[in-house]
Amino acid sequence: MKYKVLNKLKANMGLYVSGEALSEQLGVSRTAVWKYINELKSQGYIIESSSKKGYSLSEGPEVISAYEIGHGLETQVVGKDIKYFNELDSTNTYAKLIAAEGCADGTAVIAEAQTAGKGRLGRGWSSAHKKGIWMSIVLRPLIAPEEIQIMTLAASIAVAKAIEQECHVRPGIKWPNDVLLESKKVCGILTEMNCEIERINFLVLGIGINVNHDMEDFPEALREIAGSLKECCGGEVAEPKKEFSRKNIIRCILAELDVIYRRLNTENEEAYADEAKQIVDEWKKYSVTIGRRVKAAMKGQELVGVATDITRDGRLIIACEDGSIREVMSGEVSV
Ligand code: BT5
Repeated sequence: MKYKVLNKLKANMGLYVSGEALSEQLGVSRTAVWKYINELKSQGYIIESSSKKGYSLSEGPEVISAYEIGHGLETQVVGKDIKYFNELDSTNTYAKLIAAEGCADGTAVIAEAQTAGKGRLGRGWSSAHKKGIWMSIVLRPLIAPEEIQIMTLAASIAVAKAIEQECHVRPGIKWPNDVLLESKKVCGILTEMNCEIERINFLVLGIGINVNHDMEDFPEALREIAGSLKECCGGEVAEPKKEFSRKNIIRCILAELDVIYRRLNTENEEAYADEAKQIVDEWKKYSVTIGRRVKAAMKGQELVGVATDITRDGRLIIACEDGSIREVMSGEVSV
């Protein structure tokens, strides 16, 4: 009902709608309308109240909520259920908890801030309040545990496409999980899974995107390597820089991922192989790693050579300087 009130106000943006009209049209008391208006205000909507004229919604900072993201989103699996929080320690940690309790395939967990955002291998992820997208998606794919990397590639493609669509710039993807603009890391992906030997019980795709950060929103130690869409899309002269709609980017990622996930989630092996190949091919179009000289740290060993390709399941193939050809499943690559 609260959102029915919101929709009436949205349909009359900038104009007053009387409490009486709202109460009559929605079949609730005027006190209930007043209560919903207060709840909407506390969510961040800018609503003027006048005892004579009623209520008027005006343009204000973007409000994100499960409703705003999910309303009209035409996905079949991904983002059908959205859990939204002002703050969490880590959306991945929360997503793993609810996944273990049996939440629906495709459930998305979104927080405005993370107090203990996680990178890979115990590293941290800086997650400033309302500046970025801190989101985890629970999936229950039919693929074998050793094919998991394809889901990280799929997620990075979904992010890259969303950035292209919303910001009109073409990002690069650094193997395996960094989305870059102007050589700055604007997005990182942390894939965690819970599996048995032969099947995945669930996986959690954690996506962190720096959207509307100014440089001072990053801890000093990150300012050389991290960038935000706002900082990296503005060009040299654009001042003040443009802020992007986090809501639209989230919706775009959910829609892209929904399509890729449903294509991949087939028990037909031939169809799977075909889809996986298409994902790898698409990933390569964004890659800033293939064809470049790389150093890869793997289990304490350093491999130096040229990244020549990735395998069907997302391993990086390196033609090493010592003449060997190596496949790297995970690790750090510096270009
Ligand atoms: C990643 O790890 O890039 C994966 C990051 C995943 C974050 C998302 S946010 C939603 C979900 N919930 C979580 O708790 N996590 C996921 P890695 O490749 O290990 O990179 C981590 C390194 O990136 C850190 O050690 C820093 O050097 C750097 N870093 C930290 N915060 C950053 C930021 N906001 N932007 C760019 N780089 C950052």
